[in-house]
Amino acid sequence: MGFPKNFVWGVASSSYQVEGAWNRDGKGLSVWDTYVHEPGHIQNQDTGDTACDQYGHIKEDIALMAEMQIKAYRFSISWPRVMPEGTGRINQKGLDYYDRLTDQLLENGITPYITLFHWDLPYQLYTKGGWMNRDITDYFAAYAETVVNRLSDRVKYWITENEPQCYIGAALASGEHAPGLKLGKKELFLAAHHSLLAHGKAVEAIRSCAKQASVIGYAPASWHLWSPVTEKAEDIEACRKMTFDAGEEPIGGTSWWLDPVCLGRYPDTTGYSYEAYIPDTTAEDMKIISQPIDFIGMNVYQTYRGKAGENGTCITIPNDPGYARTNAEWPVTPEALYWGPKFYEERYHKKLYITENGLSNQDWIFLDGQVHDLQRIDFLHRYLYQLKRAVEEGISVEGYFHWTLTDNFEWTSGYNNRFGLVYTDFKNQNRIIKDSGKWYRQVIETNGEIIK
Ligand code: GCO
Repeated sequence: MGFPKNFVWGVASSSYQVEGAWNRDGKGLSVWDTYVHEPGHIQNQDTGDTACDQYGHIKEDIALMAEMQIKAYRFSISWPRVMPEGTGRINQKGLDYYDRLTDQLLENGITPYITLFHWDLPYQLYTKGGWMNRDITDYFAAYAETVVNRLSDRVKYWITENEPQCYIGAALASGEHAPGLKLGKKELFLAAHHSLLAHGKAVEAIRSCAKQASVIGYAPASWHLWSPVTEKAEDIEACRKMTFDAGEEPIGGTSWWLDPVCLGRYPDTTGYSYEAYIPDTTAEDMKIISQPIDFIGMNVYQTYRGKAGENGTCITIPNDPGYARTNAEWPVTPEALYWGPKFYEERYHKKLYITENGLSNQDWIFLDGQVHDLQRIDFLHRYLYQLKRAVEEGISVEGYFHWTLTDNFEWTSGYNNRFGLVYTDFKNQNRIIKDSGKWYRQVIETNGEIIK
């Protein structure tokens, strides 16, 4: 019992949040580069121009991972670093960077898991209509092919896209993320459809040009999740139903993104009036979207809590006064890592990875020069306990990637949310392994046996 022998213990990051070097060595602009430079979008006017400068700290960051015994690193590739205009011209120096990163990881016995898209869309493609332009699906496939041609002799694990709910929903519907648009429903659904189609085309591209058998996944956000407050069958069913309900804001829901990919159809929209907006989906598109994938990546931070109401509806239980919460005000709800994987496996019958989980905390350097982040240790302990429960019940979770290695640029909240196992001093790029990083090392060394 416990975690399986080959369970993958990793950490995750994304290009825009850690790399810095926003205009070095021929990199093109992304929508995030332009967005952060416009006033008013990001707290304190922070930018990712430098971030953790992982671009200049590969060796150091990988040494930290090695010290913590980390087995796998999930990182993303910056599309405009590789293709400055998003299509056509390739920037060899950009590819060279990912070559160095991959080689260093492998030299240290750390397996790379590459995400092809974590929101930093080439700005030039945005000027051509971005996700609203169907051509983007072919541009994305060509970009995927370029990366895979270069790295697949050494890289086996690929994730096409990260959290479309954010780069379509938060970026194009509510306007909170770059490029900050508030589109009407019709355009939004078209953009969402293109994002799904781009995923499918990228899967085809990876399979057709990879130099070894690839393991391919897709990682939507898994925040649309309800966990039952009791184990009564009716509470479980009510929460399951709510979790997979496409919702009134379907772009945010889970099934909106996973049903097409894993079940080959858009979710049942009965009861809502937006059918009219769903784009004409030819059978051919749906076939591409539902190319078989090997795993679902779950980014899990929290769950709502629910119980059965009348006629099988779900009543969401409000948080208690003074509830445990993170610096980002997210409730600490560890059972997310039990019910989430359980519900997903039962609906989609796919292998799972927890591709993100973690918390933001008010970390600082103590007088003794160390970073004592007891909350993060407790958070991690509680969440991993629930994950262990899931795994022991036979739910096939293959690995866990903590978000994140080093404190980094947290989108609109800039540097105000520290999520790292390693503290970053943004003035001088010094790094200090936090107590949680040392504790995670023990988790890895014992393959989770210390989780009780
Ligand atoms: C996300 C993104 C990450 C975030 C992390 C913490 O899940 O929103 O994938 O880029 O930094 O989740 O908010």
